[in-house]
Amino acid sequence: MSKIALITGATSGIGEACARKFSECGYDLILTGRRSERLERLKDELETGGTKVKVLVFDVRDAEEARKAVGSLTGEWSDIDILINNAGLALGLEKEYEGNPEDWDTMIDTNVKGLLTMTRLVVPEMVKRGSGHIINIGSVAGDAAYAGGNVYCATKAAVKAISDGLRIDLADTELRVTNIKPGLVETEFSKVRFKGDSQRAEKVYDGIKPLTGTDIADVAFFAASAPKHVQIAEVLVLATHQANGTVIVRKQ
Ligand code: NDP
Ligand code: 8X3
Repeated sequence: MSKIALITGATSGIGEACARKFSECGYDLILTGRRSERLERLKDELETGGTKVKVLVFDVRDAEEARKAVGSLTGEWSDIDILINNAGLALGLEKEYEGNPEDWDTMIDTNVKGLLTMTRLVVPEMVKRGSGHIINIGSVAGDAAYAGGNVYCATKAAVKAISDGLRIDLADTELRVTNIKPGLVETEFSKVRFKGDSQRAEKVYDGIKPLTGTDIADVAFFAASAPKHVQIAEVLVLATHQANGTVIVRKQ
C-alpha cells in the first residue's frame, strides 16, 4: 500500500483538488464529507487511475460520528501519513452585532471543533508510529478581520493558533504541521457563504483572476513532499491582485 492521505471536505473545491493531486502523486486516499454520492463518484474516478480509495461519510461537527468513522479504519488504512483538515465554511457577511448565532455555531463547530476532533482522532496514531503530517487549511481571513468577516475570521485565527500549538506539542517528534492560508479561491465557498445566491457569489470574483483549488493542492503537496527535516510551517497564498484580506485590485 502507498502512503495514505485523509482529506476532510473532499466533495468540492480545495479538498477535491487535494484528492486529485495526492492521487496523481501516488497516495492512497481516505476521502470524507457529508455528500456521499460525490465522494463515491470521485472514488470511482480515482480508482480507475489505480489509487486505492476509502470513503467515510460523516459530519465533522458530530464528534461521535467522526470517532466511529475513523475507528472503522483497520489494517493499513489506519496508518495515515497525511491529515488534511480542510472541511470548513463561512456563513453570511453581516455585521457582528446583527449576525445569526446559528451561523456562528456552524462555523465554530465545523472550522474549529471539527478540525480539533479530527486532529485528536488521527494524530495519536501518528505519534505512536513516529511519522505524520497535519496540513490545516486556514485563511488570510485569520490574519486580520475584514468587514462582515468577524466570526469566520475568528475561526481561521483559531486555526492558526491551533496549528502553532500543535507544532509546539509535536516538536519533540518527527511529525510536521503546516497551516496554509489561502486568499480568494473560486470554489463553492461563496455560494455556501451566501446560502445558494449564485449571483452574489460570482461577484466575489469579479474583475480578478482568483486562485483555484488546484493552486492550493499544489502548495499542500509541496509541503508534504519537502525533505523530512523541512517543516513548511505556514504559507499565505494570494491571487496576484490580492494584497491581503481587504486590498483586492479589480479590473473594471
Ligand atoms: P467548498 O465549499 O467548495 O468546500 C468545502 C468542503 O467542506 C466541502 O467538501 C464540504 O463537504 C466540507 N464541509 C463543510 N462542512 C462540513 C461538515 N460539517 N462536515 C464535513 N464536511 C464539511 O469550499 P472550499 O474548498 O473553498 O473550502 C475548503 C476550506 O478552505 C475551508 O476550510 C475554507 O474555509 C478554506 N478557505 C477557502 C477559501 C476560498 O476562498 N474558497 C480561502 C481560504 C480558506 P460536504 O458539504 O459534502 O460535507
Ligand atoms: C476565505 C477567503 O477572504 O473570503 O477564507 O475570507 S476570504
